[in-house]
Amino acid sequence: MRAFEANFDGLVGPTHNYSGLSFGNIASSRNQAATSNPKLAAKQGLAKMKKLADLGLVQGVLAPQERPDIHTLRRLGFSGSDAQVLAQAAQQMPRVLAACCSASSMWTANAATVSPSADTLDRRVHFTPANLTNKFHRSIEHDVTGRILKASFPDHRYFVHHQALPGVEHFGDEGAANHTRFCKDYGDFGIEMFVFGRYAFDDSKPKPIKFPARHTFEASESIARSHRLNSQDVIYAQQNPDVIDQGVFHNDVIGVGNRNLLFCHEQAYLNKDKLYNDLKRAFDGDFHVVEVASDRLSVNDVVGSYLFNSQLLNITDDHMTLLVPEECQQNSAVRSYLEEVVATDNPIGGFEVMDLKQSMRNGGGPACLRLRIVLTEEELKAVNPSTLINDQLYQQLDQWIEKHYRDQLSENDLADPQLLMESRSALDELTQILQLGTVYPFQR
Ligand code: SUG
Repeated sequence: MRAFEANFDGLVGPTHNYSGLSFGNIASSRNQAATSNPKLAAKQGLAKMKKLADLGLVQGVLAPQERPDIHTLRRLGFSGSDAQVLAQAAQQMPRVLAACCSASSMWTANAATVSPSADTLDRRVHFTPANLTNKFHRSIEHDVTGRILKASFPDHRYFVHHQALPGVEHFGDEGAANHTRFCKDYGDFGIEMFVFGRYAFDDSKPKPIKFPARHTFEASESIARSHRLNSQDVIYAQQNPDVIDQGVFHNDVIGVGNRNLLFCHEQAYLNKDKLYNDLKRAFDGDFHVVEVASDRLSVNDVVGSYLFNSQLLNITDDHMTLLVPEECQQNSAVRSYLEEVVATDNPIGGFEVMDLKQSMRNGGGPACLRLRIVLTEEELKAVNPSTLINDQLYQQLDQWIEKHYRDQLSENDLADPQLLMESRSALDELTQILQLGTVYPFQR
């Protein structure tokens, strides 16, 4: 059956800020306390959605979370009016307040793992929101993420929504950022590659020393099981612990795949030769690995430019286009590599550049901002149509951002009760635009 790869991007929320919350994510640590521009961030993200829609791809939008997260602050013992909760938190636990204000749900590659119906035993699309246990500010996303996904993919005949995995580090799950699907046509069955950083129940296995491995093997296996994948079509790959220690906190910082291509750095995986062979064998067809050697581009270049955090898009059927962040053009080694790779004989035929600096400063490139969802024509008809980007929705969202967002935000602003009010009224209006119903705690 004919199927498409849809991209669902996270709309950047009104509290987008730089709080240095993600140990192991170098950009996040480096930009701690910088002033952010939420309006620009949201517009940069929306421009990417518009660009893909204009290229003829199916593009959807996922709503942001309610932030500041008063609900979580109350669970932590803060009480009184919402303004008092904010004031107490700012005084007693400013770092926790910052965590409860993060707009990190914009990176929807971490929203969930999605298995298309062609791969699942019951021929439905399976979703599991990622528990994101390794970072407190992200561990408070999955509940509302699940509600937003259900409101966007509501029809149970086509879509299965699982609960997030248990919220402990043993089952740390970072979602689609560590999941890649290979296939011939999108509607054909696929090979699902699950990438993890460490084993939670086996201490004898290698793991990073300096930075955390956020995602475990046991989490990957559990998802493959609950999505009812055929075990022969699943491949597990361990990230090289050395690159995690150099700032590769998700696989999508060092590798990206699409259809019959894996594009990655030489140092991305442990036992890479076995992995490449397993992929080639499982794929049963013309499979390409485009590997970038360390003496061509260092891991440092990769982490700084986010070359592999690009989107590999099939705009036409005969070649793939790489959508890269502007930082790739600013690094001369990466720029010359890009020019070479598109001129060489491999499936990558061109590249496009986008300015996503507001997100990049928190370690989020083009691929972080999107959740890939392969849908058949019939499944696409069952998607909430108000979440699909077209010229009209683009205009509406652009005006909505213009009306509600600030163009400057720093840490001191996070406790401003006015920011909470602005954010809630923006989200209330958004749930009407996207026809989501009541997904936020403040609406219940
Ligand atoms: O989880 N940054 C995010 C970036 C996520 C990128 N996603 C993918 N690679 N798929 C993270 O580390 C920083 C927030 C701050 O520091 O204010 C942050 O959460």
